[in-house]
Amino acid sequence: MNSRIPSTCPASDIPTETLSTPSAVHSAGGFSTRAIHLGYEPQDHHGALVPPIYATATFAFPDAAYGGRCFAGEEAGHFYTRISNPTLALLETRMASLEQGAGAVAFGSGMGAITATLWTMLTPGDELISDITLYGCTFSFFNHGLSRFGVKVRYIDMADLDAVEQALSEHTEKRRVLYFESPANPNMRLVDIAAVCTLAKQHAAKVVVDNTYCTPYLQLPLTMGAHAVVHSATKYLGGHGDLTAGIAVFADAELAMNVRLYGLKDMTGAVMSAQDAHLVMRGLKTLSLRLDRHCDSAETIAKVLEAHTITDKVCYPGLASFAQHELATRQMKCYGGMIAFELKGGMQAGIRFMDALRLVTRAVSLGDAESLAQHPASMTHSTYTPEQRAAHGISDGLIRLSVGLEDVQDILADLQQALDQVAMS
Ligand code: 4LM
Repeated sequence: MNSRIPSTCPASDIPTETLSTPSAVHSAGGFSTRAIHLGYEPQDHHGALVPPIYATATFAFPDAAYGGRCFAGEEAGHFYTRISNPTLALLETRMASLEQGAGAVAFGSGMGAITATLWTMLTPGDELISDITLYGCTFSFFNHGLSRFGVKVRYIDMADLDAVEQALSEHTEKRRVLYFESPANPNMRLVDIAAVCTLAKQHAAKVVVDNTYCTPYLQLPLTMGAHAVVHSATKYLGGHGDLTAGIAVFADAELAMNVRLYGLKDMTGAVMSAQDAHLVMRGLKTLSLRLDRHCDSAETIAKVLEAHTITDKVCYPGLASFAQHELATRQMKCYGGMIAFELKGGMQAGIRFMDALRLVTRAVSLGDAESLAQHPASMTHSTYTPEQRAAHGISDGLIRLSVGLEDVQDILADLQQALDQVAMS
């Protein structure tokens, strides 16, 4: 057996009995083993430990007939990077395996993954039933993109299963796609993925889940019945704040192919670069280690935030006080690295807190080594009207914290001094 494969593999999703052959070694094993090895054999690449970056826009045809077959869809090889590229293909193979899907497509950003997937799954006259709380640009795409092209968009609270059932029992003549984030950005509300997928199946609707906050290490929506998972790989998957990227993974290989050929090639062209695919694959190698640390630190910090007199409410799925704590324990492996909390004193307190931070960086985005804090009402969710924010629980005093990989006592010391400054003002 290859010495790099531990003799006791962690609980694996792909059987490890056949690890005796090199090709099997590179297609099996537990989560981290696949994130590091899957689909790559160094001896096929001059022994290079790290997969090469294919920095090329186009690929030479051995003869004209081969080129013709590529364009007719009769040849499986790569011929133009907007459609496929070996570096992107390796990342897609690894992500499909980690999410337990049948196929994946890489994109230039999370918004590229979301738009291409939905442009492919929906046509004019169809209905998108979305959860009410979404990342601001996704909300904006639904309102200004899909709606303008004849897709009816309806918002419901998907934490309320009766509301889901009710929405699905209307407009049954239309094709329906359900869309949600869990946890939702920014207020951490959860959706019961398995229950919503069961209802969707009963009503022949499809389900798309944005799994950016969790990654497949913490949550596997396709195993709960979802049809597609979308990611901003800019966040935890990349993990180092040095790229923008997106990935969609599909339960069905045919849908994956349609999204590649229709959504990516024809509709959006939102292609990921081979260099960024290489960086995302580097991020995947440490994903489980990083997330374990993010989760541990976030749990410690959430408890301290909750105990401080200046916080009104702390939303973290790992807190016993979190309204959906039981659901979080059921559907997530750990509780994640994101916290949302409200300060007494509204907008003024929120801005004062942000300005008092010294170590924690004032910035949007999430999932990086650096702890990041942002103010959704004036930043990521400013595309919502004040009324919409109020309805979705995004108060003016809400702070969103992406807990980084620094020493937890240093993050805590900075948060503590900033909270104390707000309390004293
Ligand atoms: C942010 N978020 O929240 P790209 N899905 C979710 C997201 O949080 C984001 C995207 C998709 C933030 C960016 C400024 C749940 C983005 C979009 O930025 O297109 O890779 O992902 O701070």
